[in-house]
Parts: sequence; C-alpha cells; structure tokens
Amino acid sequence: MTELAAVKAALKTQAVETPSWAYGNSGTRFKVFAQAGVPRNPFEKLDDAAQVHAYTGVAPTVALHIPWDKVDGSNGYAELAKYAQDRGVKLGTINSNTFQDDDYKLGSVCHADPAVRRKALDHLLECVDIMDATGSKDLKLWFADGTNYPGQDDIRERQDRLAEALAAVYERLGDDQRMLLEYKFFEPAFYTTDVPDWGTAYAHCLKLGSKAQVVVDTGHHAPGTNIEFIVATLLREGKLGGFDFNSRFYADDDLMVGAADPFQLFRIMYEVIRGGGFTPDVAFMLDQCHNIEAKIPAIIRSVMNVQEATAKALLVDREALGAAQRGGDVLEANAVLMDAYNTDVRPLLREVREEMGLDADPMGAYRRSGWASKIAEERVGGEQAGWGA
Ligand code: LRH
Ligand code: MN
Ligand code: MN
Repeated sequence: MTELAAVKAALKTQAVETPSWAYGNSGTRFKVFAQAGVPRNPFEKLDDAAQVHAYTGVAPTVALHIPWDKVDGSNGYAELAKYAQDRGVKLGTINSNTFQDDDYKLGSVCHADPAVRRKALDHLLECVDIMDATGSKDLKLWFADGTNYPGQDDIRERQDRLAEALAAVYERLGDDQRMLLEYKFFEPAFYTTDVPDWGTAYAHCLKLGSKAQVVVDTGHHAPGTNIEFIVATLLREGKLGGFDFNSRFYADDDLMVGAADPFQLFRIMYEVIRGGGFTPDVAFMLDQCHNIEAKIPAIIRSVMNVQEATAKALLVDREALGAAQRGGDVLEANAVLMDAYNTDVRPLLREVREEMGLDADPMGAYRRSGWASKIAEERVGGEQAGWGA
C-alpha cells in the first residue's frame, strides 16, 4: 500500500460517536433558544443521528444519557436498539446522570448520607442493566460531586465513598463492558471537585482494574493545559478509554470540536496515533451542545473537523520527525509537524468520501436533502436536551 492509501484506509475506519443530547434544544442558564424540528424523543434523536452517519459515513454510534433518553417498557431499550439498527446506526456509550436531582445538592456517590449514595449507586447499576439491553460496551461516569466552601465536607472521606461506589459498579460490569471515568476541574462545585483531574481519575481506575479507563473531555481543563501530554501519558499507561470532544474558549463551553483550536485537536490526534490509540479501544465521542446553530449540520461539521485533524495527524512524516528529534534539530522537528498540520486535507477527505460511496460534500448533501424542512414541519414541540433550563 502506498502511504497515502494507508492514510485513506485509516480514515475510512474512523468512528466518531455522536451524543443524543446534541440533537435536542440546549442553552445556557440564561436562555434556551428553541429550534424548529428538534427531536421529541430518543427515537427521533436516532433519526437525526442516522442523517449524520449517512452523510459522513464515520458516525455509526449514538451515545445515550440516562434519564434524558429513558424509554418505557420491559423491551424498551431493545426496541430502541432495533430502531437504531434499522436506520444504520447503533447505540453506543451509556452516560449516567447523578446531577439533576434535588437529593444530589451535596453530592451523589460522595454524599455524606448513605441513603443518597445508595440512590446514586442504584442509578449507576441501572445504567449497566440498560447496557445489557442495548448491547452498549461503555458506561461513562461523570460526577458533579464537590463542595463550595472550605470545611463543607471531608475531602478524604469523599474519596473513600467514591471508591466504594466505583468498586460496586466495576463488580457489576460484564466481561465486554467498561467504565469510563470522566474528570472535570470545576463546575458545578467551585471549591473542591471529587474527580477534578486525570490524576484522580487515573488513581481510581488503576485500583479498579483493566475495565476502568479514563475519559478525556477536551473542555474540562484549565486554560493552557497541555491536553496532548495527558493523552500521551494515559496511552502509555494503557488507561485512555476515550474522548468527549468539544471546544472551549472560557469554561466548559461545549462548542463544536475543532472550532476554537484546530491545532490543539491535531496535536491530540497526533499523540493518539503516535501512542497506538487509533483503535476501537479508544472511543472518539462528541460531547457538545448547539445553542445557537442548527444542530445536525453542526454535528456534521464537528465530525468533519475530527476527520481533518486525524488526516493531518496521519500525514506526519514520522520517520523525518524521529530523525530530526534524535539529531536534536529543534527547528526541523517542529517544521515536520507543522508541514502536516498546514496541509489542506480537504481534497483528500473528499476523495475518501467518494471512495466510500458518499457525497464529497456532507454539509451540502445534508442541506440539499430537505431533511431540515421535513423535521421542522413534522415535529412540533421538540425536546430540551436536559441542559440549561
Ligand atoms: C459534564 C459532561 C459529562 C456529562 C455531559 C452531558 O460537563 O461533560 O460528560 O455527562 O457533560
Ligand atoms: Mn463530557
Ligand atoms: Mn462537560
């Protein structure tokens, strides 16, 4: 295979998971701007996700958030999985939610009250039951737990409570299932956060075992954090479970990935590839909210941004880079990396899409499809994602 053929082949195997909540209405705590045609239930979210996959060819799975995507009936989730399959997509990661109940004001699995901890744990175990029904492989855990004031609770004891809950969930996982622990440096708690950084997540996952992995949400770091270093380290330790991709300017902005800092996304993808992480064992998920832009095309754009960063990272001349690095040639090493970053990979990706039997221009193809006006007409009273009320 020529080198370019290998790059193309790799791009064709890429899979970017889209989040169900990105299809619904969302906003800030100031206002949710409702859009016409947004899904009214999890089934319609899957219809929209199928559109993204149909035009990009690399978004075959959809992440669910429980209870935002809760379905009724003993067969509900199996039916949802079948509905997805009939539309050419599959159900992906199950995201838990222990942050939108009054009982969780002072925390969920880290709460001082054992009854609240039990309730949170029961929810996490229910999420694993749902994974059994949907065939999902990954459970994504993000905890809003933390404190606002010094002295409010015992920092160490909260870690013990967290460890206990994680161990109980770990025990419940099947052989092919994993738990992905997500960290976030602040918000909604402002003084301490119980899983604030990759080190804390890593320490818990290490103790739990190989089915526990760290997930890196690109929006969950302080400004200036070198995320690609974290990626390299986690991969080295065999503990990178996946990504929640999005862009940030200030806080956890959840903007389209690659919009704020395409260079950072390229650097992350380079470390993924360099570290042997371009495999199904590292989940590439989007975690975004589209507050003012149209949702489906924004998700298509995001998937394309991930593809562009990946293509550039695949194009890095690793041999030349290694030679420059070994020779201590700082400028040449930097130039090799920048050459790849500065390559316009859009023509290459157009070719890749055509070879996959897709339209070379996913944004245009979606626009021309008429789906946006169809759903605006048919769907009245769309759902809010669960955010920003
Ligand atoms: C928290 C978070 C986490 C949630 C998602 C909706 O900020 O990144 O992944 O589950 O947003
Ligand atoms: Mn996230
Ligand atoms: Mn987030």
